[in-house]
Amino acid sequence: MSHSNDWIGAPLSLIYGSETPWGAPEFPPVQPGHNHAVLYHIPSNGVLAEDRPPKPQIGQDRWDQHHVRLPCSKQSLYPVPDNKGGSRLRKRWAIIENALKRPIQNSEQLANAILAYNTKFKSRWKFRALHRLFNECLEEEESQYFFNVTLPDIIKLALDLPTLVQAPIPLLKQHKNISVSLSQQQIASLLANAFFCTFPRRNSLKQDSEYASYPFINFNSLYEASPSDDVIEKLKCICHYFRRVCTKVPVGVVTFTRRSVPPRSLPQWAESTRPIATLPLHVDSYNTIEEADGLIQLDFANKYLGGGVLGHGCVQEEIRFVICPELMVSMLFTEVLRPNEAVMIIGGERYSRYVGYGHTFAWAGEWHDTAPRDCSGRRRVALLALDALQHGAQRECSPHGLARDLHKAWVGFSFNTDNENEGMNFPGIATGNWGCGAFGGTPQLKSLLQIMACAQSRRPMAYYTFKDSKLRDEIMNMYSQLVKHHVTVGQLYRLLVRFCNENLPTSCLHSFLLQVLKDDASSTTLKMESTKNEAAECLK
Ligand code: AR6
Repeated sequence: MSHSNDWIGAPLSLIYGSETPWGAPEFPPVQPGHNHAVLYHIPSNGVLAEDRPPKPQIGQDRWDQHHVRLPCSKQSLYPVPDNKGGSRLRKRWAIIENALKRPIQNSEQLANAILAYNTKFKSRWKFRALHRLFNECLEEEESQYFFNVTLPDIIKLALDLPTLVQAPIPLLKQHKNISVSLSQQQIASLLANAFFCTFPRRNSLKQDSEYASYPFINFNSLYEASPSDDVIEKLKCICHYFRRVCTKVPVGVVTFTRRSVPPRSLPQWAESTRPIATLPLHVDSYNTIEEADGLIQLDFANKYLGGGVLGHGCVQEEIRFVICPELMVSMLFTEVLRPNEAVMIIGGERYSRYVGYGHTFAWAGEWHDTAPRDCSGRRRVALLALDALQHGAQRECSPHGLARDLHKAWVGFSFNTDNENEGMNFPGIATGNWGCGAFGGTPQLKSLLQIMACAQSRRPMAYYTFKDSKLRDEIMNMYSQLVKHHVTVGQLYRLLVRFCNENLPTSCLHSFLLQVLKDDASSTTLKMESTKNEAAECLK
């Protein structure tokens, strides 16, 4: 797996905090409480069975603005034409059951079933990608297998929703510090409903609609996307997931946590005296973030979680969400992230291999996740969703841009690090060119901001440069110089502000900083006066 020649810096054991990825302490166990909704029943000894999924928690359906409105709610009503030329309200779930219980043997019939309870969209939803998948891309036999075997199972999974999810699912709204834990079986049922586009009020494109500040969850936007190859491959990942969970229901659970830190509690970066050397840094140019077993893995997120997973996007976040589809259920209940907010997902399992990236992305078969489960029955995989600043919409190299991304990274990296005196809080962070692809940022700057946020939150860091060995060496060289000169987070912050104020191209950042450090090499402390020399040096 790990190519020994492709990394430099601290060994991974220092980033894990132990010899193996699984030697580090676990995350806090699942504990139901006023800020943690647990949708399944935890047995009195606290230990879930290893051979069957946990039973659902009993509860009362809630049809209000604080909870997910479920399609099977008694209050989910739908207008149907009556025989007097008007319309009357019927329970939407009955219409859904009716439509899905009729024979569905091809994509045309599947589309018609979905439209039976989404009649408003009859002339708009064309299901182009869905038709291309089943009519052109899959072998005849594969399509037949899907409609004869997998689809009836997905329908059953979807229609079991009222039995499987009984307690209300709270919305993870802005400004809240709140968690939801669901069993993987419950998630599968919710995603089966997304597959059939049953969630009410989630299709409106209007700015003032009830769920305008939530991601899309019904899969129609993926079926609708112009059927490029990467869209088809994403659909294959999703179909594979359903085939897997329908064949053998997963028995674990997943926790989704939103963290929101009030602005007054964010670090004062200019004042930080934390040395950069606090941070052990490992830089790898071969492996990818999802291969960093045991570390907190970054999701280069959109503020609407999932980004373009149900549409055209096919970069880091979208790929992660389709190879680990349980992550997609976060889109059902997570309101758009604010700059001071992050989401951590513990336990999302991986089901698919992939090759390629972007337009060349392709499903590459089964993946069997071997991450051990923690004491609460979650796979020990922690995904941290952080949306970087979108360069272009705002300038990354400006005092405001720096603070924005530092705060965002710190809010995420300092999850579960409340006890400052305990020293390093393992496990470390697995990250990379956050904000530097679709969002157009610069790795030289974003790597430094993440190093600062990691040092400040005392987490070690593994940085994955995505096949770029030059960048790997540049980052390590920069970091070594900062350590050698005993630079603190506060000093580096002030230097970055100074760099931004010089209006130099961001590509000059490293040479600017190296020049400042060199100029100060003779003095015992780093001087912070502004000179124009570095700028001149960089542009040479
Ligand atoms: N492991 C390590 N590095 C990676 C990986 C990986 N698996 N995949 C990509 N990279 P991008 P952003 C590197 O563009 O700029 C989505 O639509 C690679 O160098 O996904 O933060 C979201 O929903 C790549 O260029 O992240 C947001 O809307 C870089 O990481 C938006 O993109 C950035 O990957 C976020 O854009």
